[in-house]
Amino acid sequence: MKLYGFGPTRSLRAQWALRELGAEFEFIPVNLAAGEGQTPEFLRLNPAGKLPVLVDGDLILTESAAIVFYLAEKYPGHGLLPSDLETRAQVYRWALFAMTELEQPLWRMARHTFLYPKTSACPPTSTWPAGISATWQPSSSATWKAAPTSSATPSPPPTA
Ligand SMILES: N[C@@H](CCC(=O)N[C@@H](CS)C(=O)NCC(=O)O)C(=O)O
Repeated sequence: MKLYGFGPTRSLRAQWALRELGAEFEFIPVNLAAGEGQTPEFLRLNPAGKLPVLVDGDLILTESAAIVFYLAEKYPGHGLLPSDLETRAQVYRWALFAMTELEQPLWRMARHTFLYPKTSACPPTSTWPAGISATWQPSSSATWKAAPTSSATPSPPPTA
């Protein structure tokens, strides 16, 4: 089994599961920062150019949650997934909640807080005057402009 991953990315989820299950695997680093996620060889594994990718025989599996569920079922003796259907449903519920409800807003906040240059990051909402929302100005100056809203609650930042 091979896991393609890199540093502190979502590939950690798959690594964590593999180690938790005591599975033997080869870790293949794909340096995203060096563009290795866009090489023709890697794109053959995942046309989206994203990590993690698990290769198990003929199976090529992307999506960190799918990989974790696959591994949990491949090694059932470790009890990573409950055998009782109703309890297992709760596992799916929380995993999907984390991926569909939590992950994107948290990642967006992280990008605007730690990654984007200050000139283009959304300023912290704590600095917004009451009754004001921020609107993205896609100009070369890339600044934030205060715009009045009908509500006293600031609108969420843009989805960029
Ligand atoms: N929903 C996917 C997201 C995969 C993903 O976005 N991986 C990032 C690293 S955390 C990546 O490879 N990004 C490379 C890129 O966007 O070019 C999963 O959970 O596996």
